[in-house]
Order: sequence, then structure tokens, then C-alpha cells
Amino acid sequence: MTVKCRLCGRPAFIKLHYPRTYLCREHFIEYFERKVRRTIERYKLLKPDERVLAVVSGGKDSAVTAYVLKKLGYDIECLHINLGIGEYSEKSEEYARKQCEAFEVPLHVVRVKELLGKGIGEVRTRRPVCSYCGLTKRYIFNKFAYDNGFDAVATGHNLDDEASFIFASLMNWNTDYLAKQGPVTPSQFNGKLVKKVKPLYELTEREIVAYALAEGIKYLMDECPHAVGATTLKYKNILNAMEEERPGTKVNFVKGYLRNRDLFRARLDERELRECKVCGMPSNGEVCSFCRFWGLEKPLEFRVREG
Ligand code: Q46
Ligand code: ZN
Ligand code: ZN
Repeated sequence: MTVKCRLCGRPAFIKLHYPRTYLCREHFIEYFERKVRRTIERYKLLKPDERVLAVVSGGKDSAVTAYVLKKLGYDIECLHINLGIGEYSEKSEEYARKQCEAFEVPLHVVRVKELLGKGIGEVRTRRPVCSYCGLTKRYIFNKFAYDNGFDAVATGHNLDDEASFIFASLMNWNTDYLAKQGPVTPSQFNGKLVKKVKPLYELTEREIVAYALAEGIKYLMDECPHAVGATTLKYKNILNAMEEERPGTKVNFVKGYLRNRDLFRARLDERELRECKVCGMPSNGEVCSFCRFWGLEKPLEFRVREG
């Protein structure tokens, strides 16, 4: 017997775990996009006229983010950061290009190796690769957005990412992180820290994979070679096992966190930000961690458009 869509009786495309129901392809697409729209409204992520820079890695989450935002009518452009991690980065860039071509969205590409002389993983440092990779990506997409007058940067973080990050931060009692997570980080420091938004905040990885399949979105499935054994994966596995037993665990955990986030905010020791002596961007010390790490003596400029 074929399982049918709860809404229209056509053959089911997916079984949703939470709420537990079956939907056909069309009704699943509708459900998914409604959820994104609701996230944007509920958490006030974007206004209709804002210019959005979507960061695309070549993977599924960022591809779906860019695609849905465009489909919902937002004014978006994409940025791909080629990290210079050998073949993995070449493939990632290829996918990002094909995605943006298919979505008819302008794409900008920044190559870390050309820009800074070395790729991620090639710098001699005690700092873990993922730590300076994260620092580099965050700096580049923020500065790129700032230099080009974007109102917001959209990333592909999903419910599984958020739940595992909060879980990991709790396990380590990292109260600074716990004070600052969420679907939106407002613009700060006279706009030099551009607003960050996560439109897929309430969607699971499984739903995102299904949506990409339903809409024919092609994406790179390879994992970054540095991701192997990342602790966040372990936390994800634990949460998945709990979700299996009690559907809704992840979303309730994340929503509960948002309701209680102020507890951690009260403890936040907010150091006054100042302008980095090299690049002028917000910094905790005299020179920002990005300029310090890469030993920069003059600021990077990403301006690609007039005005
Ligand atoms: S941080 Fe680490 Fe990722 Fe950068 S080095 Fe690869 S795994 S890409 S999300
Ligand atoms: Zn249906
Ligand atoms: Zn700097």
C-alpha cells in the first residue's frame, strides 16, 4: 500500500517526524517555505527591502538558504569563500558557481590563498585549523558585506547545528557563547558588524536534504577533510539518538534555550569594542584577531560596487 499525503491523498514524498505526518512533494515544499517565512517574521530576521548577502559553501544548507530567500523574493547576492583546502575547495567553488547560475543570483568569490598567501591548513600555528578557518570566514563575509553596503549576511545554520552548538556550550559552560547565540545577531558598531541571520534556524538537516531533493538543488556532499572527528559531530549523534526516542527534542531544546538566554546575558562581561589599528573593524584589542593572525599591515578591501 502506498502511503498518502495527509493533505491531498497523493503519494507521500516524506514522512515528517515532528509533527508526525506524511506529505507529498508539493505540500512538503509548501510546509518548508512556510516555516522559513515564519522564522523570518517571528525573529524579525529581514525586512522586505533589505539587501542580503548569502554565504554559499557549495554544501546543502547554504544552497537551500540562497535558493529559498530568492524564491521568497528577497534581494540577494552570494559570496563564496574558497578556503584553499586542495581539491575539496576547488569542488566547493565549482558547486557554488553552478548553484548561483541555476538560481540566477550574482556570485562573488574570494580566494583565501590569493588574498592571504596561504590556504586554510597551510599556516604554521598552534591554533586548531577549524578555529582560524572560522575566524577567517567570519571576518571575510562580514567585511565583504560591510564594504559593499549589504544590510544582512545570511548563513545556512540549521536546527541540528544550533542544538549541537548549544549542547556543546552547555557541556563546557561556555556562558559567553550561550549569551550570544540565536537566529539573528543585530548590526553593531555603526554597522561595521553587519547583521547575521539564519533563515533555516527551525529546520532539521533531514528536512533540508529532502527540500534540496524536491527542488532539484545540486550540492557537494564531500566533507571538509578537517571536519573528521569534530566534537560537534559527536554532540549531533547524541541529540539524534534522543530525537529518535522523543521526536521534538531538538526544537524544544533550542526554543527553551532562547527563552532562557537572558540568564547568560546577565553574566556577559562585554568588553568595549574599539577600532582595529590596521583595518578599522571592531576589535577587542589594539589589532583585531584577524589582522593579528594573518600578520596584516594594511586592510583588505572587498569593494566590488560603486557607492
Ligand atoms: S571550519 Fe574546519 Fe569547517 Fe573550515 S577547516 Fe573545514 S571543517 S571548513 S565548517
Ligand atoms: Zn499533498
Ligand atoms: Zn583588523
